[in-house]
Amino acid sequence: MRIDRIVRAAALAGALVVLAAAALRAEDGYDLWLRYPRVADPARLAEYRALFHRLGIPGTSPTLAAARAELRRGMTGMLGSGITISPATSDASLVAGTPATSAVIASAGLEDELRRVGDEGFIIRPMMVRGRRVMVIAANRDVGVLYGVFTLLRGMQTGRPARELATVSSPRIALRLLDHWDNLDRSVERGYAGRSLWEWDALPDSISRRYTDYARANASIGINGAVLTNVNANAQVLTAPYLRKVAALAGVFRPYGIKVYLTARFSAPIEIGGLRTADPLDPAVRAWWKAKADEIYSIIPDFGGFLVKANSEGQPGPQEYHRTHADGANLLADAVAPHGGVVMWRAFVYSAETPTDRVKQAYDEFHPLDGQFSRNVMVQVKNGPLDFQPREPFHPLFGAMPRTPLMLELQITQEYLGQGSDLVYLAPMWEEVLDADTQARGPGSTVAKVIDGSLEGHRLTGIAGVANTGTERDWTGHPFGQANWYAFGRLAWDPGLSSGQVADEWIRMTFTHDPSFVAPVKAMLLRSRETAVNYMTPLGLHHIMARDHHYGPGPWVEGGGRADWTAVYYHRADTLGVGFDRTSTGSNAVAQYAPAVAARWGNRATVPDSLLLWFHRVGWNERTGSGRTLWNELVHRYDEGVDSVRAMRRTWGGLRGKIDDDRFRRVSTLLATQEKVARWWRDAALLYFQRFSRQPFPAGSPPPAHPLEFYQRRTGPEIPDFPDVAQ
Ligand code: BDP
Repeated sequence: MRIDRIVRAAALAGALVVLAAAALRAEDGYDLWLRYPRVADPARLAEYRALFHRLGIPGTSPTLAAARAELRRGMTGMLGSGITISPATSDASLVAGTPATSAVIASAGLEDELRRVGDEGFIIRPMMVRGRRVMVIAANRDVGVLYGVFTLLRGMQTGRPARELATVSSPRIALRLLDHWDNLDRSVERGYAGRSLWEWDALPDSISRRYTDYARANASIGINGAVLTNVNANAQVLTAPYLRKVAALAGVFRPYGIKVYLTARFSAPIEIGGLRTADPLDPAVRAWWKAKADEIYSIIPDFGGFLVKANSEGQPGPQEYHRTHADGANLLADAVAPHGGVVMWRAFVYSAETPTDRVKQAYDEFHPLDGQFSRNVMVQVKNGPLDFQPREPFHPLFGAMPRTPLMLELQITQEYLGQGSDLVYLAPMWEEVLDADTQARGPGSTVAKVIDGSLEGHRLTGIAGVANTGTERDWTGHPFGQANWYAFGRLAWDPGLSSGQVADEWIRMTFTHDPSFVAPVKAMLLRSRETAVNYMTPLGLHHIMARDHHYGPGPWVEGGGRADWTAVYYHRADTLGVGFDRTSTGSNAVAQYAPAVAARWGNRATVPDSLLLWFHRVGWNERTGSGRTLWNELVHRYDEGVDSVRAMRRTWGGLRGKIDDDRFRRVSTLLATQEKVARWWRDAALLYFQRFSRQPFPAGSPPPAHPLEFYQRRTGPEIPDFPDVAQ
């Protein structure tokens, strides 16, 4: 090789190294799935540049300004310099707007289609405009344009060819909310990602930049509301000084289509209003709430409404005055109705004084109230009848209150699923509940159809996710926690999306398109929930976590004053067997489901193994679906959970160099922790249940690292050491 060639080759190699390093620049996760890296494929880059070199977005509203800013950020990031963005559409290659803001859109002949996409939907389509080919993002309202912009950018970020960027989309559910369990002292109930994002002390004068980025992230996945405060509510947030702070946040979120909501403490008229009662039928109480609502709307004209946890876990409520949940909900609903507000009244109620099986209580309480709620009330129901466990059957209220709009409440923060350390992608769990068939109106009456209103013809529809965000630099603490925030938004917009598609999008946007990374990580994500179920609560076990912190195992938890907060209440293990009989020979909770569902789950021969011990008490030597005895199957599942975490570690270990080192190492460390968590659960649970089964671990199943007492002595969330788990 001639010397100049060698020099050239060396220079080229050097340039490639620099390029590669730039591509893998250090990342701290702050940008979430909105990183907009340069398009790597030259052909795709050329194709996109031809389409998007001149962007025309007329209009002056803050929402359109936000859309323009996002397009600028996204297009220059992905396509490089030389992209122009202006209000002028005459020579634009992309035009975005509504019929009111853009003459091009107004004359595009899209009237009929636009009517069908509603207030938030949009159309993305190549069209001929005055003899030129133009990509159009058309919507009825500015927020639809913004959603269209984010969708176009997503298509590009996930590497779609130009011809696949066209789409027509509108949300199936009207209210798509994050519920923040944030306290006014900035602690976050069940938060594992730092402190609350809301800087109450600094508000309203100082506005953190993070608020805008929070709003961008939410708008990018279609989330259109945020309940700012904890369901275990503090009435102070309804006082004038706090309302001014709330108004400041609402001002930042408004351009992004996000409304703010607050939790209303039922006793607020007493605590901050100076009244002697909070009785919902008392005229002074009614007048107080009405005046309070008027005050809120005078400073936040588009305030969304109230979320209420009442007569649950010590929260005040209407039952203290011998009134019903409907009386309580309607009181608040009447106050916000003149302003277009809604009330989300939670069905998460149960009481230790009620002798019935805890999982029956919400249904018993709310089912008779169907038809008694005001038109602007939604009853908000958790996915399952207990409490966000790794696996529960769907809540029996879905399908059982046809005259009441029901909202679905999911938990994005991983209170019972490994909190800040475990990689657990929750979309498969949410897909499971959305696709569950309530049979309320015959086969096909899925939970998705209940909550999108199509089953009973409701127009008021909603879904809420308990947020996993906080002040950690990467928002969610665990880099893969971001996937759950993302997936919640995407499924809220379209509950028909598959968890696999959502995972694919998220991986490509968050890390890389490299197929040798996408495929294994996607497989890992899709298995991770079942993995967690296996090492925590296989075969329908539930509520066997440690007291209070709910992180590690605690199948031995008993006593303490409330049976329904123990583990033994739920698993009922003895030397004969384990499981909660919820059939007609037991609590008969299964009868709360439609007959076809009840028949399947109530029958030992037809219940799936995944819900076996939720509905049945099973002898240690009875056979399960695999042919193994219950004891052997239990050991098998726990072992499988631990093995799957090991497999995740191996997979991840093989991906070094494919993404930036910072995030790679962070996830490696967390996976090592997760292996210990899985071991902790597996050892502790099996040793405990072995006391009852009195059977050895089957051949091939490794002995636990520590004796049962070692695990039982630990009351805090600190993870035990496992000498054989490599760091
Ligand atoms: C439980 C949480 C508790 C919440 C409660 C709720 O442990 O912190 O307040 O749910 O949803 O799972 O109200």
